[in-house]
Amino acid sequence: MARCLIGCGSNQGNRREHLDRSLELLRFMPGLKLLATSVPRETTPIGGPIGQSPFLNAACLVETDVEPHDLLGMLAAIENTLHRERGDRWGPRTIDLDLLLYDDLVIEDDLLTLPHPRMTTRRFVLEPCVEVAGDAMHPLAGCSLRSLLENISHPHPYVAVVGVPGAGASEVAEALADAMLARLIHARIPPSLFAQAFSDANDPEADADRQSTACLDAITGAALPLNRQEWPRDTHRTVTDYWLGALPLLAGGSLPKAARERLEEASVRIAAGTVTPNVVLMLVADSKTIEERIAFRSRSPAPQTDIFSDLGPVIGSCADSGLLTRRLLDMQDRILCQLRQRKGSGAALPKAVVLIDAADLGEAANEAVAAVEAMS
Ligand code: PH2
Ligand code: MG
Ligand code: MG
Repeated sequence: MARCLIGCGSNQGNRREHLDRSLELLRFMPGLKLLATSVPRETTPIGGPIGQSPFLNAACLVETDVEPHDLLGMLAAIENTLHRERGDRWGPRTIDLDLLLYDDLVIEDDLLTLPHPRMTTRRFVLEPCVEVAGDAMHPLAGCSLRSLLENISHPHPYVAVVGVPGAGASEVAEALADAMLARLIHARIPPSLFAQAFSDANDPEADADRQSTACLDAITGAALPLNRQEWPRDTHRTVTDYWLGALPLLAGGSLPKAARERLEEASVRIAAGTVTPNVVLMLVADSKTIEERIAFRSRSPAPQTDIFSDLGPVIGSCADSGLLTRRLLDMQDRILCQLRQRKGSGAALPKAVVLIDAADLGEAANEAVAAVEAMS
């Protein structure tokens, strides 16, 4: 038997009746036992068209031997019974039943992502979940749902936006800070540092010492504004356009193994004196997106805009754009891996990680704002 958490939401028609009926229908589904349901609470709509009505949100804990995809089908059938129309993404709905957790399963396919990819920053999800299963573990965050709720309730939340050059991290961080009236900290990384990491011009062995020192200086500099002791105590949020945990990967990518390991150890020590982000928003780009942006930044005369300008130095260091794209994607995989890996890493890992499609900057900024708004 598996234990599952299901999130329920309604903001159309008789919301209370829709919630009650969906729970009634769940109760009578074969192979499924309803163990607990939370009280419904009214919540402000996050994302979607402006002016949509408030939601009534709840969560329930079920025990089942139904397979995850079949359970998903059962939830869709209940939504259909309650006249759910599938129009705008995040648009108004009579009922939305989301499979949040299925034991400690981690799945990602076209139909189903487990755990639910946006649950870690959503108060309207975590509050009712904690009411029915506060001790349930989130398999990727490696902590309980109760501590995920505590994490987004921090008095001075810190959100780090991260991505490889060209993914749009600084653009999205800026839009997010504007929308949230948050303090924004830019990475002051010398462009030449990333350039080196992607360059094939010099002999890595010969340059390793010099490059290691430069990396360490850059990481030390990036850690300064994140000093734990000097962290502001006001209620504003802080947004950075970098994550300290990714810098050794980004900057030290081309170092020989031993030098890279020394760098990683040193940066774990540096990071220990800094605040860990409550949330990391990772911009994930595909090869088409990266290629297009490299082509855009390679135009001559140079584009009269700062957009994706972090690609400039890496383009200068690697003439083959296909090769550069592969290196950037490889780097991205390593950062994703670092974010996923819960054990054995000395660096303090953020509890909430949300992956955002980098292909459309505007959409990405909206996603980022929605993820952070959902914390309130
Ligand atoms: N669901 C969404 C998007 N936004 N906001 C609130 N308050 N409650 C929801 O259930 C909700 C939302 C997408 O399913
Ligand atoms: Mg939903
Ligand atoms: Mg849904």
